[in-house]
Amino acid sequence: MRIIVIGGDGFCGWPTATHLSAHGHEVTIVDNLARRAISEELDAHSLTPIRPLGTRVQAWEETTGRTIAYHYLDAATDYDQLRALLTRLQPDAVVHFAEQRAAPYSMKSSAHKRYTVANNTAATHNLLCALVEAEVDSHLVHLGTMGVYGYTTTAAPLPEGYLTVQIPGPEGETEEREILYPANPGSIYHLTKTQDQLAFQFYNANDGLRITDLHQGIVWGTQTEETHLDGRLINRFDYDGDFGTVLNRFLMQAGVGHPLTVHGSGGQTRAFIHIRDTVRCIRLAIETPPEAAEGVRIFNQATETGRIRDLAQKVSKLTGATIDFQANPRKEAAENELRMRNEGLRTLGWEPITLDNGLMEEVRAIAERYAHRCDLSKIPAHSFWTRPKPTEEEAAADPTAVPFTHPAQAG
Ligand code: NAD
Ligand code: USQ
Repeated sequence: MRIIVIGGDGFCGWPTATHLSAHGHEVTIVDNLARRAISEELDAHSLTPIRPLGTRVQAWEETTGRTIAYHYLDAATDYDQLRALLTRLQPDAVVHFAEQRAAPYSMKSSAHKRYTVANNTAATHNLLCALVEAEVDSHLVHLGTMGVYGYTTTAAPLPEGYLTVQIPGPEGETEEREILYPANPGSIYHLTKTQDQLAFQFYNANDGLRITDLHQGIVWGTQTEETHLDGRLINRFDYDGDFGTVLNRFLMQAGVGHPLTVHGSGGQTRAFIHIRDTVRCIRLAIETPPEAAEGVRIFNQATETGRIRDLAQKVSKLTGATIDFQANPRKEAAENELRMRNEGLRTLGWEPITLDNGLMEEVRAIAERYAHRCDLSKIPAHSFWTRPKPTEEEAAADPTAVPFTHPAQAG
């Protein structure tokens, strides 16, 4: 199949592009390198030495004999180029990763909130609009999040996107309807993913677009079969307080001898998936597209759930690391239960990798190998969901506490 991967230079995007290429698909990456620019803004870089995108695609060709094309393009602002690319390539599928994906970064300041909303909602809407205008019959596969459901305890396992409800009528009768599961975002980033969902419903109903929305849990791990093939193909590994996700942070912290940073009591329960399963699930979704008449197809792309303090204990047992319970910078329930359904992707043939299959050790070994690249000052979380106005001394000590104009919105 001919596939465009938008956001193909990122943590999930690069392994997906190489995985699809390895499986015989013709892949074109689109990216505006915003993630690399944010690394510069925060002065917080990937623990692993990722190469420039040009070097990556060249190394992929030298290693495998397969080519991956690349276009520098901002999906949120370069609408005409995006539409022209779709018209020219007529892709069978488009994978959409191109969003600002860190919840803490999205809560850092007003400028970061506005950038996240502007970038994510515009990128998604531009893509939908361009698919219609270009009259391309592509299957759109979007990376959504389990966070659209919220993290409050529910009696029933979270369904895959939809809920059947009974609406009481005036005469005591009931009307049955299938609705999107009520959205309950926990950050501005998660809010943009709930907005994406409505855009997908509209474009599927109005224009017959074929769409799969993958509600993904927290991705852990770093390397895949493909990124492992050559040092120049190595995937990124974020560990800083904004972009580092919890399990990779814990494994990396253990690798560099830092206490594990558990927020609050560590009572939050979340859903997890290994990066190797991310790429497999996306390929399965692409290779078995839905019909437009099915409505938007939603799968929960997550393997298992785990409570944060239990994960910390697991990592501590594996590595001997100590655990540091810290004041929670986020606004989230102290404890929640989480159960979910994930039959959709399993029905397509997915056999998930679990936390217990030995891959945690591989991640820790990578963290240890690149420990010399770690800047310990980037580990603490500096983005707060609610915070009092900073005093002058605090503002002087922490530049992120003062009003800030996001580079993408300057001028
Ligand atoms: P990432 O930041 O590493 O990658 C996103 C890529 O998109 C980057 O290369 C960035 O430069 C690019 N991009 C952003 N805005 C763009 C724009 N306007 N135009 C073109 N390119 C743009 O993030 P990731 O971890 O790879 O996540 C990818 C997607 O998967 C996101 O949408 C995220 O919400 C979703 N997701 C990620 C996780 C996770 O744990 N990493 C979990 C669930 C869902
Ligand atoms: N946490 C800690 N210590 C840390 C970091 C995080 O205790 O050092 C806690 C957080 O308070 C939170 C949980 O761990 O309760 C998860 O935090 P996270 O940063 O690993 O994940 P999150 O902010 O939810 O976001 C990540 C991705 C996002 C994706 C989401 C999937 O960055 O793109 O959408 O996971 S989900 O969590 O299912 O919504």
